[in-house]
Amino acid sequence: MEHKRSLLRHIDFYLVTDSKLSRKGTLSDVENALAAGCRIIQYREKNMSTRDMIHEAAKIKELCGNEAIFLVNDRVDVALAIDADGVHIGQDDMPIGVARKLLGPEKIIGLTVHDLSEALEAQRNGADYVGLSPIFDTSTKKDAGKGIGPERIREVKDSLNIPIVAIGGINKENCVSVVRGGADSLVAISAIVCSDDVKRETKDFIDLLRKTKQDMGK
Ligand code: TZP
Ligand code: MG
Repeated sequence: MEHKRSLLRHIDFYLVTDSKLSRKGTLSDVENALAAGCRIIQYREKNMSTRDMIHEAAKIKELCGNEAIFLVNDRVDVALAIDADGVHIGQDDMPIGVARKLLGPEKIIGLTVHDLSEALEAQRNGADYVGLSPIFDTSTKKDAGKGIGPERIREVKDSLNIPIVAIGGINKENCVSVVRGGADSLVAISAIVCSDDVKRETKDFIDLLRKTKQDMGK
């Protein structure tokens, strides 16, 4: 687990699955993203039986092995059932203190935040990273709200010492502005899972992110 926690300090491109939008299916998307070098995967499945989720999550955990962090969205029970590396939860999900009690001190917990005050609270309550959302307008999550813009990332970055993962409406055209804005990592759902070549797209994002960080002296 210590190894997975150390991976968290070096994440760049972060894959979140979406079986509704996916062209080739969740397992194929995960396989291709891992093959491209992605080192953090979140299984986000909103409409599936718990039984099927556990079955699929166990397969993804196996694919991730020791190479990538594997988190489950929302479902602390599913994460516990298959011994995932942790969870990603939102403001309306299980409170982070309760999730921590159930998962124990070693597991990774990410929390979605929308502004600086939620980000500071997340850090205070023991989040291992925050997902700052949404950076741009997006139709992937209907209730995400209006994009805050990449220039709002900096104040959060300067006030926190846990990693910041940016999410919402991010694509290859705007991802450099997100990294320049201060994000440590970023998620792109539709830009990845709607593409014909998930491996190529993931690789492109990783290259852009690494190059931008290098240019910034990060
Ligand atoms: N949480 C905030 S925005 C979002 C989620 C899950 C959707 C991001 O999807 P896309 O397609 O990258 O805009
Ligand atoms: Mg949620």
